[in-house]
Amino acid sequence: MATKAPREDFDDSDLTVEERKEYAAGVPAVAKSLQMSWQQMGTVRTGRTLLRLNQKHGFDCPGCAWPDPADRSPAEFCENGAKAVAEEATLRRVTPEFFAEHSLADLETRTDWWLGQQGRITHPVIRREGASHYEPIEWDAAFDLVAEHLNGLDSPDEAVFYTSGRTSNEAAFLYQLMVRGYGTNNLPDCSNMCHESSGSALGETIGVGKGSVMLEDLYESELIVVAGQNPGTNHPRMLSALEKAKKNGAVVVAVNPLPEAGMIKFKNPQKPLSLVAGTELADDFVQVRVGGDMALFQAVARLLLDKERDSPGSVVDRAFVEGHTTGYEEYAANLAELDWDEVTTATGLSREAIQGLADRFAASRRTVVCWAMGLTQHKHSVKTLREVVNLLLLQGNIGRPGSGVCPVRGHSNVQGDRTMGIFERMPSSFHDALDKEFAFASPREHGMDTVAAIEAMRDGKAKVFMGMGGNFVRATPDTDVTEAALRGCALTVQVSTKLNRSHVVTGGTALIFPTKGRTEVDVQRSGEQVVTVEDSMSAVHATRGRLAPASDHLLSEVAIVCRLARRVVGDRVDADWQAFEDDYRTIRARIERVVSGFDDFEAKIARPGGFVLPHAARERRWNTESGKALFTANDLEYPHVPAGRLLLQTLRSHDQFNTTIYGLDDRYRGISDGRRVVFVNPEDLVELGLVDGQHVDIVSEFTDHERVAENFRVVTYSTAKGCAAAYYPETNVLVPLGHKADISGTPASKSLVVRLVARTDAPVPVAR
Ligand SMILES: Nc1nc2c(c(=O)[nH]1)N[C@H]1C(S)=C(S)[C@@H](COP(=O)(O)OP(=O)(O)OC[C@H]3O[C@@H](n4cnc5c(=O)[nH]c(N)nc54)[C@H](O)[C@@H]3O)O[C@H]1N2
Ligand SMILES: Nc1nc2c(c(=O)[nH]1)N[C@H]1C(S)=C(S)[C@@H](COP(=O)(O)OP(=O)(O)OC[C@H]3O[C@@H](n4cnc5c(=O)[nH]c(N)nc54)[C@H](O)[C@@H]3O)O[C@H]1N2
Ligand SMILES: [Mo]
Repeated sequence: MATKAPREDFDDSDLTVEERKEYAAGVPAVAKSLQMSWQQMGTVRTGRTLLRLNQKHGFDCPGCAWPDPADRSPAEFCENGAKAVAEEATLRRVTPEFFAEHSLADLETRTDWWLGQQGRITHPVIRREGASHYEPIEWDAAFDLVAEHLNGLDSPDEAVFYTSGRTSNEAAFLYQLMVRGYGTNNLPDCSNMCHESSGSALGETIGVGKGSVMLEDLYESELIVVAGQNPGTNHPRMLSALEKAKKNGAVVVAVNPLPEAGMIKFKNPQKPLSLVAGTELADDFVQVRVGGDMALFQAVARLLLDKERDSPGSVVDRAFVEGHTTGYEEYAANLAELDWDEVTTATGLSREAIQGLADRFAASRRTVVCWAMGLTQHKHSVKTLREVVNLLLLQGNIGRPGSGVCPVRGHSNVQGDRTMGIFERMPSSFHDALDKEFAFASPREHGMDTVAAIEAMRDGKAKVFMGMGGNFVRATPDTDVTEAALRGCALTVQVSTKLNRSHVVTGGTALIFPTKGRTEVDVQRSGEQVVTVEDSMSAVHATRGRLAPASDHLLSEVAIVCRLARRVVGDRVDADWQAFEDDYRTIRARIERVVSGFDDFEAKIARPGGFVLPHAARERRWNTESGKALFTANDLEYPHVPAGRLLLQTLRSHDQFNTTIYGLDDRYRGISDGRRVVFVNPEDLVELGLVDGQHVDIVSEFTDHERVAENFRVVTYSTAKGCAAAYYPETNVLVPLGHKADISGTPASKSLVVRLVARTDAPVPVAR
């Protein structure tokens, strides 16, 4: 099985820019994913692997959390799912010889792309205090060492246990048990940087911090608003669902500063006809300014209330509002005061455009609002999402078929991990159940979220960092601060499949625990194991890998946790860690007794497709303080941008999964062979005296000090005026640690006030 060796590192000097593409997916997408898979896996393995992806007896895609439809296509995967699989199932290997050859100093000079391209890590390795290289270590010795560090801390709160969202339910449940058994709630996770704002807003207003819709609701809806989300790249299978909804008569509206490919036009690679014709997915494109959504939703609601006043009963679902909600009067009174000048400044939209969206809402009896990071990563994100809820409540659009809230989750099991207790502040009902089941007293004081954990490490208050997956150093804000924080730790431990920056920026002693991925067979003493995951729509199902593990030395995440927990927690909790490791059914039996909604867990996952967790708000039961759904009155907020400055959002290219850089093309946006680009509106360029092709430094301006990301090529692009966009993680240096959403604490990486400073060391191209 021939695979291609990774090519040498890149430096952006070959970067090219072409016209933006309108169509997403289609034949080039399939060709591209197969090409990447062949390079990483060879042809035979590619065929065998991709056909099991998202099938009822196969494995769950390690990419995004979009649910699987009941009527699955034999090729139920997308281009980017295929890339995610190729990255994991690659035949390239990072061996002890690799680490002998490459010192840490050498690895530090490499790009994220190069690091990821080296392949799967095969052996546990250690960087001993002061050493220049990683070297192999036996598993037992490595676990002893971690336990020694942890047990030597003054307090368990000096340790931080991070989780990324690929970890299975079983591993996540045991991990949080180990951490709480050890004595802390310091369980930050990637969700803190992702949908935390959604959880905060939904939890307080409708009583469940998760989405309320199923795929069928999308198919049945009359209006689907997709706000702050780029599904063509990040949730490509969602486009098929939108296409189906449209066929059934739904109107689709995109709310975004960027005209993202796919929302505008879409070719379904699984349907030959649509390949030719293409579907215009979005009926309307509302090009809102970055951070202007709260103003937009308030303005739409105000127009709806005006309509209701002029023609009572035409808009508001009175029976629902009276029977199921509180706070309506305050909410309506607040909107009566709405300042339209502020709305114009915040949204950059004409009154007609806003009226157009309001008319769409008024005309629909079944509305779904979908969103992702464009709404969650702002200072005022929780307020913005409260306004989404308000708008839906107004027309009774929660808990009615064909309608609801649809936060589209990121990592494939990020929602499941939270359900399993990966959270620094689980409700006391969870702690009570955990304590009872495992006969111990879990700590009740809230732990640290991601930002708090970085602050604690920075200030020397946390000394041991463990990452269950993910790439903490690269995913988090304020890169320089975070790197120094990690380097200040006595010990850093990363449970990983592939090499990344968090293996290079380490504490005094550093360990890498290589683990099996979702695509791989997991055999334990009782035989072959399955694990479970929960998708974005609360469906839980089994996933079973088939490929031979990348090396004989890998342990599953479950085994890693069990072996460490035996040493760290011992018999402080009533758990048989060996039995858990030997047979994952014993873990599920305990989950069933602690986490509600998992009755008959084992039997339910034996069914093809699994089962759906209960969602009270879906049934119009409101687990809020008042027992009703809550309208909230919020003072309008939006980012204020001084003259000569732009509002920068940091986003994903088409060729990356978060910090894993698959390749160097952002095909739909016309970028190839490089990543350091900043997209700017043509009018802004004229005003700023800059031209397309010029090189600039991006300087973010905050009260503490300025931060600089160097040498980006300016690209003229149709973004909303006053706004700019550049890729994450390169731009994380620009996000101050303290710049985060109120209440949820999510880094506000979609709203950075920046100025572009022309570089003097590069020629200025002639304006076109
Ligand atoms: N292939 C691939 N799939 C992925 C990922 C990946 O990296 N690669 N990541 C996964 C993860 S963890 C997540 S969380 C999701 C992320 O999925 P997305 O949220 O789609 O990811 P982003 O690239 O951050 O895109 C944010 C979108 O919001 C828009 N936006 C930015 N600011 C605003 C604003 O103020 N208002 C509005 N209305 N829109 C705005 C941007 O223009 C962009 O279209 O995808 C998941 N799936
Ligand atoms: N500026 C800016 N910053 C952001 C964002 C943004 O939009 N802008 N988005 C934020 C969001 S939404 C998120 S979710 C975070 C992402 O933050 P993380 O989840 O921490 O980052 P990833 O890049 O997804 O992690 C990739 C690494 O996970 C490991 N891995 C992959 N599969 C497995 C597995 O099965 N098991 C284990 N143990 N390890 C595995 C691999 O070693 C790989 O290198 O970043 C956040 N940061
Ligand atoms: Mo995410």
